[in-house]
Amino acid sequence: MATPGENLRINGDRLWSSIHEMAEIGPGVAGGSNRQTVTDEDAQGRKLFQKWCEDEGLIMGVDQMGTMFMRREGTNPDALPVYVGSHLDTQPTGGRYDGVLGVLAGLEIVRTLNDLDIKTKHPIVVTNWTNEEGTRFAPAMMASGVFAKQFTQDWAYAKTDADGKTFGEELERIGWKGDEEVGSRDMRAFFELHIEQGPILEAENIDIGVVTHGQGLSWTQVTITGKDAHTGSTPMPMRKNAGLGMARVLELVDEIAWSHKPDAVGAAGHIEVFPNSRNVIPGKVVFTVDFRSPELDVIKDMENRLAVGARKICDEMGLEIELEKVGGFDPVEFDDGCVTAIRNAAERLGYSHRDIVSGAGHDACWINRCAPTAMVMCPCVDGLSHNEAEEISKEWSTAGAEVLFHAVVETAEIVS
Ligand code: HGY
Ligand code: MN
Ligand code: MN
Repeated sequence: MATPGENLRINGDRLWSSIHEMAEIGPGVAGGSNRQTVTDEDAQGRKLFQKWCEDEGLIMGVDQMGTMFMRREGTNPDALPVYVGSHLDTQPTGGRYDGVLGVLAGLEIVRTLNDLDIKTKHPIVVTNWTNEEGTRFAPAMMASGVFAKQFTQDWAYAKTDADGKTFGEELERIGWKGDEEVGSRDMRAFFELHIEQGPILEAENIDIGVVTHGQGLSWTQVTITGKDAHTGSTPMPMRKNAGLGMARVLELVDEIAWSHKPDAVGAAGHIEVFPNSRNVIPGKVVFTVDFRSPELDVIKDMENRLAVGARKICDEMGLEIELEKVGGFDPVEFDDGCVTAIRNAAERLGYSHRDIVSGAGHDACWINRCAPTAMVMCPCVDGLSHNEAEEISKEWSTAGAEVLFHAVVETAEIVS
């Protein structure tokens, strides 16, 4: 495959300004973003992305999970396309760059190819995967998971948010339920640029993460039931305190994760207390335990120890407990050819780089099951993400996008 010359660069200023124009849609309260999946803000962000893509002559396809595929034709329209993208949906208190960088870097690749009138043999398809975050509607990477046949579409459509609305209804309401069958597209390769969301690259002063693997994820939803009662007049021995039960289970989660240091992690980010009244002992709590590790047997051990230990805690306290697996995927090893294209691109462009394992989950983790896939990472300040203070530099954004650009056009085969 013809390798692009080292002077083939993108327009980092244009990418930076598009990222910040997108950030004006669904702004958070503290300078970040709140553009949750299939909300009106998500719809607005989609419209802007669609306009930018159509201004570049891209043809849009939308599947039945709302994923957007923006196609730049190749000189051989029958050649398998090279896909590049990420997600535009954000956490409720998300940053401006998580997901958005990867989608708009894909658009920047097309803008640069158009500026230079460069043709590629294979078509290039810039992709916005629906509901990567899995916050409003679990699980994370929902649409890419349906695409990779890990979840059925009906199962995804039926998932409900905190207000009881279903994903399917909300996708239809915002007008982004496409008619394309999900998973019907064949890919030559898929590439995703993403901020690291961890501290390694910045701490080691390295520009580019060459992502060789992604750690696995397990989400277990725990429901503990005790008995609502008065916090003042109920004697301690009579209490069935679901909140206390949760506290002891969360201590256990922390202990289990630490027992597999240094790589395993565990916490609960989603916690609901009922009735959540200052003078009522909680009769019910619902929370999601998030375990992760690069090793599958460690994940299985953590899940098993949670199930046994949490049941023991609740038995001793006279509480009821239910555990339901609501998300997860095995550790991922990305495609060697795609990873090498990324590593060579960083080398050619003169960027410092190191191999890295992704701590977060990404759409690429599911698409890796359908096509040769790999990821590029750029540093983020203090490794902070899923926080409105998430920050990257324009230089990091530009470097990541240029490495992505070279890997994509090398795989798409420059014709002229
Ligand atoms: O949960 C994750 O790892 C991703 O950020 N959705
Ligand atoms: Mn993300
Ligand atoms: Mn995220």
